[in-house]
Order: sequence, then structure tokens, then C-alpha cells
Amino acid sequence: MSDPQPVYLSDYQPPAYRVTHTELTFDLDPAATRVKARLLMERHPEADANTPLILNGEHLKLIALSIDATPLEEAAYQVDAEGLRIDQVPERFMLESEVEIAPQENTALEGLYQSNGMYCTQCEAEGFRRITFYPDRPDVMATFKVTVIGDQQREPVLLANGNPVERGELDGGRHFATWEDPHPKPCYLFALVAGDLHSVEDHFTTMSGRDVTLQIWVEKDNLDKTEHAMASLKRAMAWDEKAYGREYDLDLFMIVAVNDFNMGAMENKGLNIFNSAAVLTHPHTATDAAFQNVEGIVAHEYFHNWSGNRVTCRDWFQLSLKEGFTVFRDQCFSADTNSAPVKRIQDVSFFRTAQFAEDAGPTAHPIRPDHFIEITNFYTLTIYEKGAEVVRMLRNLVGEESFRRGSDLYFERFDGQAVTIEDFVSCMAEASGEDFSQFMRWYSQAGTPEIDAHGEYDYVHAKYHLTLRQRTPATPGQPDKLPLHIPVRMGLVGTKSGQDLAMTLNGEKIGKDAVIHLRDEEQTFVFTDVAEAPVPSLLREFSAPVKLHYPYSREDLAFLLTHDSDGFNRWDAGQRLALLALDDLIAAHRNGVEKVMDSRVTDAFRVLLSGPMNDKAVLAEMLTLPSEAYIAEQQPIVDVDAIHAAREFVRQSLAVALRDEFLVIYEANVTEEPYAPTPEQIAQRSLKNIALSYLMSIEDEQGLALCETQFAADHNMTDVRQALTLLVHSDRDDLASPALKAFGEKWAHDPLVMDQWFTIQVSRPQADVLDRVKYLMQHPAFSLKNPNKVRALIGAFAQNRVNFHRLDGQGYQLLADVVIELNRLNPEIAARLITPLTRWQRFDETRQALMRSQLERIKQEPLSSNVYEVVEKALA
Ligand code: 0A1
Ligand code: ZN
Repeated sequence: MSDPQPVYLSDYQPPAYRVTHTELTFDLDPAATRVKARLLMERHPEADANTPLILNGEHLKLIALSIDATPLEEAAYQVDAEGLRIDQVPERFMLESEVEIAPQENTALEGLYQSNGMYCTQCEAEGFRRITFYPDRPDVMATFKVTVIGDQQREPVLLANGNPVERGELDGGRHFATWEDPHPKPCYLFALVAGDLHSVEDHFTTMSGRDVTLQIWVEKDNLDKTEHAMASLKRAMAWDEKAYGREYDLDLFMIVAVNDFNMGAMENKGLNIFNSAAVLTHPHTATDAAFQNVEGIVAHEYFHNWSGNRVTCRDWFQLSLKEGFTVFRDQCFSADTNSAPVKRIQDVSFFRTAQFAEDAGPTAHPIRPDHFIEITNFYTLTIYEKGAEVVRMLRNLVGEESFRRGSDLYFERFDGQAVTIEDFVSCMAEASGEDFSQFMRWYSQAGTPEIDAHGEYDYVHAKYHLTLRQRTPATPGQPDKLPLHIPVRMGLVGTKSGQDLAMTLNGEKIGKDAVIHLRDEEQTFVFTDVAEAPVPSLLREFSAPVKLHYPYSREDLAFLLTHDSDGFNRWDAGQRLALLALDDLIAAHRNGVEKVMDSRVTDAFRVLLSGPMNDKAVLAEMLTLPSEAYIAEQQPIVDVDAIHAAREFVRQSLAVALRDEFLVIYEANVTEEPYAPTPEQIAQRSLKNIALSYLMSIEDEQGLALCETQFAADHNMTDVRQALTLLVHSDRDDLASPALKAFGEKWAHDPLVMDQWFTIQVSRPQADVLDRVKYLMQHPAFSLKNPNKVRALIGAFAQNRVNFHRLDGQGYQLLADVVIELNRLNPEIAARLITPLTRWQRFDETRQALMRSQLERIKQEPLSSNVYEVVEKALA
């Protein structure tokens, strides 16, 4: 077998044959489902009459094949592992085929598969080719008519995209339902669901007064967990009308929850399929974070109806066209619905930890890659989150009004088409008159740009010189980078007044908060009439996805922490201050020197705790120390033990110094109100629970008592999970074990809660974790075939930095063992799971060797193209 080969963006050719209308009939059976396809096809006007018809198809058993009702002779076509080729076809024709597939054997969860006995599909990106022979590419768009035949008892509910048009009974206890989707769509948006499902129904009246029926389909036991998703859906529908003028376009919108799903959810036209973790919530089973996650994902999938479905991607290299834009849209929606500053802080905090790491590693790729082996490996933080940051920069560059005009233009001009990233950006250019030619480099250059900033105040002339120098480090395949157009939102905070100073740049008054444009490798900005010495507040609200280095003193940071008018940068100043202190402590730990707490950090926290509590949500974020993963990002070589020890030392020092303050905060934020996922309640719980975590870091007696009470009170999952986590992560196994046991028994029937039970145990810092992982892998609630379980147990363990990176290499070995097994069962999940091992360059030589040897071991196996691509890059 030859190695899998990449496809290149530069090789793009429009399809030689397109499908205008697709009719499918599914006769469902776990081992032998029959799929009949009738495709109305036509040749591209510019294609040669001798162009063969090539259709994708994998794992299909061909039963029958005809053109215009005449069966094809065997010599007229060829079938191989990748598809079907017919040498001669007419200009217009009807192709009919029948194939057999085995959903019950499909552990990859792409195409038609079974989850808990029910049938469902996942076709993005290239799963439809596992259902029938078809031009499986997003620029082929057809209307669909689908008939599903199933067993009346086992599959009372038969769903597909669009509107229901007919249903009826058949012989032998079978029945059928026929669905029609009038909107032409690429096959990756096809969906089918069949099973014993129950629905909750609601309605939405669109801005033009049409009534849309909304249904959420779940297993019977989960009917009480749909309320929040439904409310989120209605909010999202209203928001898209208001913010983008986009109305829903069918009479029915359905969401289905399935337990086995590779990703979060999927935007299939009119029939979104969700990982149950991304839709089901109940105060007793889901945390605040889960509630917010569900709201965001429901909105994301709904927003795809325009950004993705009505206007789709020409090819998979353009994936960020729909994903970057849609993530940006869901971020704005969540910001409007909840605490906007906290949403931004959390998004950026995650981005700087995980996307920066991806962009600095061996799998780094541009937002629009120019080649790939396996497209499912490119559903990444770069395509999604960095793509969203780039759309955000565009919006900030053109302003809100032009952005809206640009998006209106985009949706109008390209409705019903499959387009490119240029098409999107050109609408923004047209609507604003801006020139984005340099800006386009954001789409083609990988790697995180770094800005070295330097400022100087000239007392004599009342001028402030700000010099910005940019560079983007080399990434695989891209040794040299060109300067980017980087919008830097900033202010100058006067050190005397503590206020933003009015800024004059090149004789022009630009206000107290403005965007300056860095386009060259190095630029100096001279601000005049600067009345007092300022501290610059740079990259406000994280105005560009870059690393900013400025030689702030700790005094500067403490000043910004209390005086910056930008909430995001106030938070960031606190993070930077903590990072400086952590740096010293990491060094002390490595050198075996006694650790001393930086009193400036303690003082800053004291100021925060004694100030007005008007924004509890932001305060909770400010009190949260940078994660071990983010601290690691700042280190030249990651020393997991020193980082853990340093961070624990800071936590404990703060807890000792501010114990009384934390106790007061805790008590002040306990509430007996019934649970609601409102911003106010969430803020209170976050603040209370962060206070509790400090108290528990020193195993304070009173803190322990509060923790036990909170667990026993069983008020809501946010509080219960936090209490259980703190107990399990403490050294008080005498308290933790019974709590863990009680929790595990109480929730044995609920897979989503058991996922949390797994995660809590395998993320504790104690050294017994590896054994626990092995033990829990045998637990009846665990299964390698269920992606949520794999993520909850194995994925979470690989995030447990001190334990995964054990010096005996056993953590790496365990991960590699699982990857090897999953490579056969579910290549997509296997490839994702390898990620932590691909970051080997960041560690000391001993760990590097251990990590590499596991990658080498994986490489010896017969690999799926997914795992092959990642391992190849990691070892290159
Ligand atoms: N388009 C979906 C993500 C998605 C991608 C691939 C999947 O299976 C291979 C599933 C879902 C989204 O952005 O939500
Ligand atoms: Zn998406």
C-alpha cells in the first residue's frame, strides 16, 4: 500500500458533472441497509463530452447501476476502494444505483451509523460517500427528496432534511416517511435519523410573520433536559434576524440528540444532529459552563443555516469561510446574551493557550491550508477560532455598519452558491472601500505573529514614542513570513490622573481609545501633546491574535490592573503580573531555592477583594490564576513539575494571606434561590466557587466543612461538581472517596454525568492517576467506541500535566496504546487524541525521547490516513 497523498488547493477544478436533483430511498437494517439513489445529472457546459463520470464511494456494496433506466454492462464502469468511474455518459442523464451498507459496523461514526440502537448520519466533510456513490464535494448542490423505510416498533420516528411530505405503512411491520428539501444543498448537509425518539415542540414567528415549528428529539428519559436548548434556539433565531437580518427559511427546524458523535454538533439543513453533551442540560446534571456551551453550540449550528448552508464553501480549503464566520457570530451572540467581558476573557484565554500551541507546533497550518491529506484533521482551533479572530479584525477595521452592509451583500450575492474566502472579503472591501490585499496574508500564513513593543515618554516635548516590531516565526513549510496588517487597539493611561489621555497622532486627534495600524515590520508612532507620562494599554480587547511583548514593570501592571478603562486589559494585566511572579517561582523551584511570594500579587488581589463587587463575573475571572497550560506556553522549555509547584505555591500563599476575605466572599454569594443559568447567578456561583478553591488549596478546616456541605446540599451540578472536584483533588481521600462513590452510584444511569465523574478523577494531581485511568477503562460505563467517554477519560488524563508527563513515560505509553486501538475503530478521534504527543519539542530531552518513541511506535502500525498525517508531521 502506498502512503496517503495530499490534495492541493491549487489543483481545484470545477465539477465536470453536477447533480441538480437527488432522490434517495433507505431501507434500514443494522447489517444490510439498502440505499437507492436516483440522481439527475448534467455535464458542465465547458467539459469535454468524453469526460468520464467519477463518483466517490467507500465501503459500499454495489447492487445495481443504470443510466436512464438502462442497466450498465460490467465493462462500462469500474469500482475501486474510492469510488465508481463510468467512461461514457450523456450530456444529461438520470443515474440510478443501489448499494448495501452496514450501519452497525460503522465505528468511525461517519456516514450512516447506529448510536444506542438509533440510526443517524454524519456527512461533513466526506461521509456521504459512505452512503451512496456521489460527487461528494461541497460545490455540487442539489435539491433532495428522501424516503426512509424502517421498522414500526424499533424506528417509530423517521426524519430527514426539509419538510415531511408523505408517510405510510408497509407490509411486515414496516413503515416509511418521505421528506423534501427545496433548498439546493451539498451532500455534506444531508441527514437522516430513525429510532425510538420523543420530541419537545415549540414555535417561533419569524420577522416576516411566518410560523416555524421547532422540535428537539431525544430518548424518552431525556425529555426533561431540553428546555435550555429550546430557549437558546429561540434567542438565536431572534438574534440572527436583528444582528444580520437573517430569517429561517423552512417551516420546520429539528434538533436531534445522539450519544455517539465525533464532534459537538452538525448543521444539517433543517435537521441538526447534536452530541447529547451539546444539547442536554438539567440543573442537577449540567454545570453552568455546560449550559453556556449548549447555548453557544445551538446558536452556532443555527447560524450555519446562512453562513454555511445558504452560502456554502466551494471546497474544503475554504472551511474557515463558514466556520470562522460562524464562530464569530456565535461569540457575539453569547456576548450579547451573557457577560460580554467574561465571554471575551474566556475565549481569549482558551485561544492563547490552545490555538497558540497549535500554531507553534508541527501541525501548524494557515486558516486556509493549501494542502491536506485528511480533511477531518483540519477541524482545528486555527480554522475555527483563529478564523473567527480574523473576521473580528475585519469587523473592527471596517466598523459595525460597513460590516453589516458587507455581510448583507455577501448573503445576497452568493445565496445558493459555493464560494471562497476571497468572495467574503471582497464584500467587506466593497462595502467599506478598504483595501484588504495585505490583510489577506492572515489567511495564508501560519504561525502566531509576535509584536515587540517599546515606549518612551519625552517629558520635554510632551511626546510619546511607541515602536512596534512584528515578526511571525517560521512554521512547517513556511520558513519566511511577510509582515501582516495588524490592528492594535490602544490607549495611553496617564500615571498621574489614572485616566485615558487624549491621543494625537500625526497631528490628528484620534480620541482616548483608538486603533493604530501596524503594517510594516517596524513602525514608530509618535503621539504629541501627551500631558503626563503614560503606561500604554495595548491590544485592547485582544484586537489581533498575536503575542504582545512589552517590558511592563510589575508596578505598571498593578497600575493597569486598577486603572485601565478596558476591562479585558485590566484582566490581562493581572495575568501578566501573576506570570512574572510565577516565572520567579518556577526558577526558584528548579534551583532548589526557597520560594517567596511576590507581595505585589497579594496586594493586587487584596485590592480586588476589597473593591466594589459590581461585576462579580469579571472579578471571578480576575481571581483565576493562569492555567498550567498557559504558564507552560510562556516557558522556553516546559517543566511540568516546576509549573505545578509554582502555581500551587501562589494559590496557597494567596489563600493564607486572604483567607478571611475568601470566607466573606463565599458566604456572601451562597444563595437558596432555585437554579437558573442567568448571568447574575452564574457570576455568583463562579465567585463563590473560586473562593472555595482557594480555601481548599490549604485544606482550611472551615473551607473543608463548606465544601462538604456544598456537596451534600446537592443544589445544582455546578456546586456539586466543584465541591467534588476540590475534595478529590485534595489530599483528603477520607472525605473524597465516599463522595466519589456516592456520586458514581447516584448517576450510574446518566452517561453525561458519568463523563464528569471520569474527568474529575483523572485530572487530580496525585500520582495514583495513571492506575486510576487503567482501572476506569474497565468500568462498565466506559467504552472506547464512545467519543465522549474517550475524551472524558483519556483526553482529560492527557491534559493532566504532571501525570501525563510522568518521567517513566507510562502516560505517553497509555495514550499511544489507546491511539493504536482507536486507529482501527475511529480514525478521526484517534488522530485528535495524539495532539499532546505532537508537542514534544516543548519538553526536556528525556521527555522528548519518550514522546517520540511512542510516536514511532504508532507509526509502525497499519495506519488510517488521519493518524498517518498527524504522526508524519509530528516526526518530520
Ligand atoms: N460543521 C460542524 C462541525 C462538524 C464537523 C465534522 C463532523 O464530523 C466529522 C461533525 C461536525 C460545526 O462546525 O459545528
Ligand atoms: Zn461550525
